[in-house]
Amino acid sequence: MATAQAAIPRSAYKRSGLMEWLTTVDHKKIGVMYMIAAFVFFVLGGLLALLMRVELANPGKAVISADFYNQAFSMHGTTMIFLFVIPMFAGMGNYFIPLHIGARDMAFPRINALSFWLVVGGALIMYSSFLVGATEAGWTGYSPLANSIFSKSPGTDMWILGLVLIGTSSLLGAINFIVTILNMRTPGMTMTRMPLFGWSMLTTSLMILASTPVLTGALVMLLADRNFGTQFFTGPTSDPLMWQHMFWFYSHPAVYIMVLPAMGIVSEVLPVFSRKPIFGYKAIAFSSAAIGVLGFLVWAHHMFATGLSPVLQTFFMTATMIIAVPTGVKIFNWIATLWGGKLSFKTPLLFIFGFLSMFVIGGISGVFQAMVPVDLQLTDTYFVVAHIHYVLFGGSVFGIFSGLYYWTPKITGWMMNEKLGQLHFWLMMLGFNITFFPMHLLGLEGMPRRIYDYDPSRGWTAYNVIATIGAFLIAASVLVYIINFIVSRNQRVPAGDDPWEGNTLEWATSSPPPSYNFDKVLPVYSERPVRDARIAAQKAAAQKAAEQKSA
Ligand code: HAS
Ligand code: CU
Repeated sequence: MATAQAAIPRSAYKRSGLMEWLTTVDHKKIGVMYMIAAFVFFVLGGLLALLMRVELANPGKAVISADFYNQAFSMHGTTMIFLFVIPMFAGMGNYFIPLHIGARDMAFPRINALSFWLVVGGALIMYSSFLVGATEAGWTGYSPLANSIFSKSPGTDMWILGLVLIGTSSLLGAINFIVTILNMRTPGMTMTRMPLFGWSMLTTSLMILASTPVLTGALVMLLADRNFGTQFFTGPTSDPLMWQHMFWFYSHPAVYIMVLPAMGIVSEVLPVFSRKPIFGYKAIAFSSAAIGVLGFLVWAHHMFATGLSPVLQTFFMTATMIIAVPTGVKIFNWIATLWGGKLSFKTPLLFIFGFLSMFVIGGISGVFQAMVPVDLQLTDTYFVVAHIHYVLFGGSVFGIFSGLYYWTPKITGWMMNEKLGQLHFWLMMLGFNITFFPMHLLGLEGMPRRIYDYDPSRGWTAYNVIATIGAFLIAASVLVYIINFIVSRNQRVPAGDDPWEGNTLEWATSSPPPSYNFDKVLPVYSERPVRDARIAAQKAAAQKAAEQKSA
């Protein structure tokens, strides 16, 4: 029937622009939609944060209502975690994992599209809850606080339903990544020649697979408690701590789910911009796996103040300290990669420096909290808020921006403006520290987290005002990023296939790549196939020149 097929012109299959995006199953288009949606939610989550900061800079005054303040911090946390960081990495993984391993697409393209649209659905349900009063129970949704006795607004039900959809999406996405990575690598690409970003996405996906069903189960039980009279979490025979155990069994692994892909980006960008091979490839890959396992043994460090038995406290304290070891292994390997390298201080590398320096501060404040007696003082204070942001903003968000600057030329075909990129970085670094460093001090002075107002006589006002100024600097830096994107899009400085002299296969195809990704995949003999090919070509050219000279 070959002739009959040839008679139909290709254009007959082509859909209009919008229809093409709505119905696409191409991993690159899905990746781009994920990234754009995630960025929109980053801006929305940021606006909620600014409202909170304005309120906290004005003790004794009500800029927003107490109820709305609770909604704002609940939806801020939920948005940043579930609608920004996790989907952003899903988007980057979608775009680059198939390219990195020389595949044509993800293993299950239709499920991939479903995963994306489930996030959109979940987000719409969650955000429309503002119309009826969004949840006020925090991103942690603690029961009995989230139970119908205390929070009657249907906003909490919509939060639950939204999260269930988003959880389903991330579960389907995880299965897709695992199957793709394990089965679709190009010949020659053994597991230890795979880009480290692939290792981090694989570990992350396995963690999602093991933890998300527990959260989904807990959410459905909470929904039943709220609406159908069950008593899983409140009632004479139920255990009030069960929610916390189930929630943290997901949400502690989730913090590594949110930082491992950023660590993968660090491992991609560092060797390219220090013009050296990554130091300790296997140590970095296997320490991800170690974090993946240990990440499941520490969840109760969020519950030290709930009256756990001393045996459990000691176990979770020790396990939590041990998890700093594989993380430290990565940090030292990255520093060794930088050591003696020919550093090229472009925006992607600057954000990596941001990551390394800020994440270590956050990690170490984590180790403080790992110690039970210390945590009993610090828990539920602003110290924890400082820790969260040094690891999640200093870690995940800086990693995301490094990745965006590194990969935008591949996705769009044009370069981002370097000067504006540097301005973005320094403004963000400054704003970030001005906002979050004083929170350590506020925490030590006893300011509880999740409060809407405080008495000015407490002496917390100055640090809070400083933090609020910093928050506006961060907002300005995000604005610089948006302006940079628009300016660069207009300037259209062509990127070429390989603007950074990269190592991995995405740089061996055009920018943007064709729908089928590669005409021919390069042979893979190491974890740096594109560099191998570049050097082989240089050698061949030099040899040819020498031959011509001698002839
Ligand atoms: Fe955390 C609370 C402990 C890493 C995110 N964390 C949170 C919350 C979030 C979060 C979102 O034990 C709050 C949730 C909420 O809303 O209630 N965290 C740790 C520890 C690590 C850690 C030990 N956290 C993360 C990452 C996150 C994240 C990564 C997201 C991306 N965290 C806690 C604890 C709490 C907590 C308590 C509960 C607090 C409370 O009371 O509520 C580690 O994985 C960090 C390891 C990394 C480093 C830096 C690099 C390592 C080097 C090696 C040498 C260092 C050593 C340590 C050997 C340590 C350079 C030396 C020790 C010294 C003291 C110098
Ligand atoms: Cu934790």
